[in-house]
Amino acid sequence: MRVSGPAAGAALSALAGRLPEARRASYATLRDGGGAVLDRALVLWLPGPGTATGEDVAELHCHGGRAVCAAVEAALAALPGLRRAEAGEFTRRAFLNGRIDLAEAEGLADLLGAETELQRCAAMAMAGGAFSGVVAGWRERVLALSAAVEAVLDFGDEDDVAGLPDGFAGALELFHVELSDWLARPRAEALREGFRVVIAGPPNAGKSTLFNALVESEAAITAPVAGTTRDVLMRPVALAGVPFQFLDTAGLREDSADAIEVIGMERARDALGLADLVLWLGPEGQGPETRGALWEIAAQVDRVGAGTKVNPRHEVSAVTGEGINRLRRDLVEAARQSLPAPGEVAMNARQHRLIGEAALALAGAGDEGDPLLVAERLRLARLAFDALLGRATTEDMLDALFGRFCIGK
Ligand SMILES: Nc1nc2c(ncn2[C@@H]2O[C@H](COP(=O)(O)OP(=O)(O)O)[C@@H](O)[C@H]2O)c(=O)[nH]1
Ligand SMILES: [Mg+2]
Repeated sequence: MRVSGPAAGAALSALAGRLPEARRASYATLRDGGGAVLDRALVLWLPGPGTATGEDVAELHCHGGRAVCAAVEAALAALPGLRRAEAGEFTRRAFLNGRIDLAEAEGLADLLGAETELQRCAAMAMAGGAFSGVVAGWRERVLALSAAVEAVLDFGDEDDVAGLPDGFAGALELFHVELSDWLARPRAEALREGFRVVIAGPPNAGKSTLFNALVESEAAITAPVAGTTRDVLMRPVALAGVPFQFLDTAGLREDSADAIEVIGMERARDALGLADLVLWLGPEGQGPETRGALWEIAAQVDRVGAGTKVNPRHEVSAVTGEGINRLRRDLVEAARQSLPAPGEVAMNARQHRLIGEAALALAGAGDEGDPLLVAERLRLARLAFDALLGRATTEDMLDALFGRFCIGK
C-alpha cells in the first residue's frame, strides 16, 4: 500500500509506532488506533521530493490477504487527511510535480495495458523517456531558431529589416523533413489494435476454415453451403508476440437473393477498406482494391480439382495443415514491417497530430519573406512541442532566448 502527500509520514508513524529511517526497509508491527495488531509488514519511509510522486511517500508491504489489506486500509482511512487514491492519481501527481512529463505518463499507461511483447517494448520506450528526449531536442532547436529571428527583429530598424542569417531557411527545411519522417513512422494504434488481416473470396472458397486454422479455434461456422458466413468475424490473436486481428468475411458473389447475405457482403467490403493485408482466396487477379497489400492464396490444395493459381503467394490446406505454418511466418514478417520495431517509440494519435502541427508550421517557413511571420511559425511549432511534453509556459522560452543572446550587451 502506498501513501503519498504531506500526511504520509504521520500516517506511517501512527500505524508502525515510529517513523523508520528514511529510504531503508524495516520490519514493523502495524496497529490500528485502538492498538490492535493488524499485520507485521515491511515498511518504507520516503521523504519527498525525490520520490515517484514528488511528495512524501510511505509504503506498507503487507501480507496480501484481502482481510489484512482491508484492515490496514481502514486504519489509514481513519486518520485525518487520508483518503483512497483515485485511479491513476499517483502518476497524475508525478506529472503535476514534474517527476515525469506527459509523454512518459502516456507510455506508462500503455505499459499497464500492454498485452503483447511488441506492445510492452514500445510502451517501455515511451515510459522510459526516449520520445520525451527527442521532443525536448526539437524544442531546443526551435528555441534557438526563434532566438535568431528575434535578434533580427530587435536589431533591424523599421525601414530596413535585416534578412535572416545564411543557412536559416535550410535549417528550417531540414527540421521539417525530420518531423515528416517521424509522421511516416508506424503508429501506436496499430500496435494496440494489431495488424488487420482480412480473409476474402467467393462463397465456399474455404475462408472460414482458413480463419479457424489461423486463429486456432472453431470461431467461425464452416459448411459447404454458400452464404454460411454472413457477418464479419473478428479475432485478436498474438503470433510470435505480434498482435493481429483476423477478420473472416461473407463470400462475395453477385447473385444473392438473401437480404442478410447482401448486408454481410457490404460489411465484408467495409472490412476490406480497413485491411492492412487481404488474403485473397478468389480467382487469381480478381481481388478487390485495398489500401494495404493483397496476397493470392491457393486454398484447399489437398482437394483434387480445387481451382489452382499460377502464381500464388501461398498454397494452403486448412484441413491437412499444409502451408499454414509458412503462411503464419510470412504474416508475422509482414506485420513486423508495418508495426513499430521492438523498443522503437510509437506515437499515439495525439502525439502524431501535434507533430503534424509542428511540421505544418515549419513547412516552407524558410521562404516566408517577413521575419515576423517566421517567428510566428516557430512559435506554433514550439507550442506543439510544449503540448507533447505537457508544458505550456512561455517563461522558459524567454529564458532560453535571453540566455543565448547577450541582448543587454
Ligand atoms: N478438403 C478441404 N476442404 C476444405 C478446405 N477448406 C474448406 N473446406 C471445405 O469447404 C467447405 C466451405 O468452407 P468454408 O470455410 O465454410 O468456406 P467459406 O464460405 O469461404 O467460408 C466446407 O465444407 C469446408 O469443410 C480445405 O483446405 N480442404
Ligand atoms: Mg465462411
